[in-house]
Amino acid sequence: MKLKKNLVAATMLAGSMTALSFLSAGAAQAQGALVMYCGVQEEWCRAMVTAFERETGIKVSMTRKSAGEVFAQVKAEAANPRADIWWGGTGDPHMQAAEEGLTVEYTSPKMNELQDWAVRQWEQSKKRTVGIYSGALGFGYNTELAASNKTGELKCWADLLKPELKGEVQVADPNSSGTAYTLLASIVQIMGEDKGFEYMKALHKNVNQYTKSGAAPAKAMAQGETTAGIAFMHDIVTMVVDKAPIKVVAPCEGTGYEIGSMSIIKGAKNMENAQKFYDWALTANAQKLGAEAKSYQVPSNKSTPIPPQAPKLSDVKLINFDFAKYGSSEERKRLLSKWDNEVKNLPK
Ligand code: S7P
Repeated sequence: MKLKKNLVAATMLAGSMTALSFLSAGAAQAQGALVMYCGVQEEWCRAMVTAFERETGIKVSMTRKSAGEVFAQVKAEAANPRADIWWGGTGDPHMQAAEEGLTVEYTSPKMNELQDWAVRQWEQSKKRTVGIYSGALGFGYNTELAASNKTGELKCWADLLKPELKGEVQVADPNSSGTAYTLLASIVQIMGEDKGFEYMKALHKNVNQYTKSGAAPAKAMAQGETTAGIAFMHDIVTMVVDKAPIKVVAPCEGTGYEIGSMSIIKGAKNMENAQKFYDWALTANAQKLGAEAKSYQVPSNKSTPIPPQAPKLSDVKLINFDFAKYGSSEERKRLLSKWDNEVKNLPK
């Protein structure tokens, strides 16, 4: 009799638990979905997705792509957007998307927690993109390969033209990669356009491969596939943290930097969730996930500690990068097509 009573109680409990879990599944479902294009390293993209899903119950579908590729995709999909939020990647294609009306204005309640440079990016884009991190461009070299190639110490952009480095420098293609576009725009600003293009042509002779992704040369250096690689310094530091024999260089002539950005796609099907993600991604806690995923950019939330591994921007000779000009649609198109016509296909 007692057993029967217990069974009845257990059945009722199980029934109410099923109803409860049905209800909570329904509640989670009611939170809906979010489609995200992610521009940073895959590990950081995944960490963001996992944490956001855990905290909100919103299911995220994420695709990682390089900055220029995301821009091209968002533009191609403009009539029927697939993505809701574009998180990460260099700021210039976000600025271009803002100018071309592919993204929308948004004012997050978190704006007052951000560094000035992040807010400036938002102001310059007429509230359509916001800074989420920053980092300087540089290069690195595999010290073991450099010793066997007798390159000597490499300190300046000019050193990457050394004949000992023929076929030994790797960099991405600026059409797909935000990193490589930052290189092109930085060199033009440092040397002037004519000398800058002369430099890019001379560099071409030493380039073994134009990769699709900007961080690929850092990985190739770590694997001993190339002596030198141009990339954001923080992407090279990730390899050094993993014990690769690489020296990270802040070029002596000066260098450009990025303001990694975030934008909401115009016509987003999950607009409310896109805004939720936007607000959450600007919080101090969400921004800590970068360093945990071995991404060592400078976070835009003033309360997020700068990872100790992050290259010290105060030790780098940074140029006064003109984000408005080099992120404008006209200038990006012009520089990229000039690079395609005058550099990419030159014989070596
Ligand atoms: O790896 C992180 C990072 O360097 O990637 C983003 C950027 O878009 C570079 O990737 P691509 O060159 O492949 O576009 C940067 O914003 C970020 O710091």
